[in-house]
Amino acid sequence: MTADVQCIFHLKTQATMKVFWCYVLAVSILGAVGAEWNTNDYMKREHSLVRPYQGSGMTIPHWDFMGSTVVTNNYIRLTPDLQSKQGALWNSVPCNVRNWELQVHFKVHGKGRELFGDGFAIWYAKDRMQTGPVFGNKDYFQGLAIILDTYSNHNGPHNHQHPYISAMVNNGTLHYDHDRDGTHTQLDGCEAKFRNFEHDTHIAIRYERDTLTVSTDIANKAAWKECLTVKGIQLPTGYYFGITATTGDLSDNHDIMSIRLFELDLPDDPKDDEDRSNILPSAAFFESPRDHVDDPKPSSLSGVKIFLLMLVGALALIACVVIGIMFYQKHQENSRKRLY
Ligand SMILES: *[C@@H]1O[C@H](CO)[C@@H](O)[C@H](O)[C@H]1NC(C)=O
Ligand SMILES: [Ca+2]
Repeated sequence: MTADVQCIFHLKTQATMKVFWCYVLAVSILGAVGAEWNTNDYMKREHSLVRPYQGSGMTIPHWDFMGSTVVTNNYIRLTPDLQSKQGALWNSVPCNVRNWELQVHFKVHGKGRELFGDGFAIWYAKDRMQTGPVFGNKDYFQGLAIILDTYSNHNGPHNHQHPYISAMVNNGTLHYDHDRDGTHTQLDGCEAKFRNFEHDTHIAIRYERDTLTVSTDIANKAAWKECLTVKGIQLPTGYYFGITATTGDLSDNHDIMSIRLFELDLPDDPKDDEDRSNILPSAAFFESPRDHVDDPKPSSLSGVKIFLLMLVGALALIACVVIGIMFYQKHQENSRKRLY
């Protein structure tokens, strides 16, 4: 804006003044469109973790860490590439957002070419800061786990390759079975080679109107690719986000660069007023939820709105340019007349 303010003092003729105000008008129209875009994804600071991490001393505001976790300027290392390590990072503020998207920028890397492990898990859970056998967190947990499993424990014929991403919802009664890589308790999963990349790797966990969608951005394309979608997931409010990682005989560095939680701005729904604070996590299973994706969301409406606003902005801009050129030509003519 300072450039524009300075600019105004150099404007001498009325014609260029008109062009300037046209420009201001066009910019404010386009600005209004941009502002509307931003409110769609509202980042919640108290559930997010971005650089610089540290507050005063060795603490991170709103986050606690334990085990092998080390905080550096550029990343938080849950485990180093060494055997038998466990690390954890937990949000200390319970999440009361009903519809959200959690985006995690991570990096899993190590010396191992063929053998590495074990992986890490992203949690939305009732209990926090408890060590255990499920990628560093307690078993029989209550909540949601998104597991990024890099090592296949399963000895028999594999039905999928590793690394593998899976989702599990637990009301506290289910056991995570490492020998089967959790396959009999998972809701869905996908293969995802996310190890040892130079480029950035991200995962997004979206919980919108009881539908869980996990997507990855690991191919250096700056675009989300869907990994799994499961409908009919009920999660209570007031649970905690956390990330834990573990190594065993095999190891990897499990690094977290950032965690961003967005509150989803959705059209009003009376269901959102339901008290979800005391329900148990549950999942209604569907045979193949990815095969029949019907999407009656009115999201196209806001798309049309944005398009119309952009159209108005573009037309205003074109009108301004045309008026500007007309005034400029007239001004040129006038100065030519003055010359002769
Ligand atoms: C807990 O989950 C298990 C497995 O999905 C289910 O069989 C059980 O009924 C659930 N318990 C309660 C109290 O909802
Ligand atoms: Ca495993």
